[in-house]
Amino acid sequence: MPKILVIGASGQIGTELTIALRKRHGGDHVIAADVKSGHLQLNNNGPFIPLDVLDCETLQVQVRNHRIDTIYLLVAMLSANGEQHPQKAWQLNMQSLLNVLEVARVENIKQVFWPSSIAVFGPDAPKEHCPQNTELNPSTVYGISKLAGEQWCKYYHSRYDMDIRSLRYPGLISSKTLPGGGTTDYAISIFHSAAFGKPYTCFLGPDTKLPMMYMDDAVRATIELMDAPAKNITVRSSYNLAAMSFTPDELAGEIKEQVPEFEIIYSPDQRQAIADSWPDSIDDSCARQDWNWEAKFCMKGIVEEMLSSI
Ligand code: AKB
Repeated sequence: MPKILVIGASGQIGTELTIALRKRHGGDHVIAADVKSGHLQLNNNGPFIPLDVLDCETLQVQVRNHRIDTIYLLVAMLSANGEQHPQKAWQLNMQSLLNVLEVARVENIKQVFWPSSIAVFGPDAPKEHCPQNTELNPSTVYGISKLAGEQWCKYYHSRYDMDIRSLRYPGLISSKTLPGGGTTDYAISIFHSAAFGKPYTCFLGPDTKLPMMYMDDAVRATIELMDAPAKNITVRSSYNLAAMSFTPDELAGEIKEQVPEFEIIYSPDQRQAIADSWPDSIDDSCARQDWNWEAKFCMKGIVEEMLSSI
């Protein structure tokens, strides 16, 4: 049985990933760690430790004390918040990864997972079916930190023969935690308005197409990637990952099928430029070939799940 540490467990991905990992391996085998405590389900089903991943010494002590052999690092400042605090975003996103890689090396950790993002792509990448390997000129500090992080993961793999795996997540839609400073957050906030009978003011224009995924698919992709035999993993930077792409107008249309009185108003802000720099759709054929990735949720399914669970 692995002994897992999830760092950033109270965040959007961390909450649902911790719950899924505990279902699989048992509560005591999955330690949730974060600077702040999180969802009730997280605190009740297994151990929670307060941990600031920027404090490398304490991280190492916790890894040793709990005999950890697998680390999921999910701490990040996302794209929109990162543009408000570029230095802080760089410091958090890079130092958290460097601390985990170094502690993992010294403590002989078997596997590390670290999330990248579609934000590694910038305006020079193809808009449609953006390939795994292409021009990567991100225009946000978040994207730059993800691109640098991917190269650090690859470096630790090739230099120290460590098993580090990563996914370039698209916008993730989930109901357990609120959005946290990203550009794709509209696709979560919209449901909170629709479910409570309120109109929604969207910070992106109606035709802004972005790659998106339901959290259940993202969590399953993460676990499937980590389960895949090491010999199948041909991408040691980070895998493109896709499910669907839609615009705010298309999502609002699908919500109206279920909530006919729902209204959306468009008032694009500075996040529009970030969204415009990202691809409309992603080619994830490497993930499909290497570890049989396939998304299950479509837009209609997401709308049904979100409206019933909020
Ligand atoms: C964001 O919008 O910043 C994130 C992402 C696409 O990585 N959701």
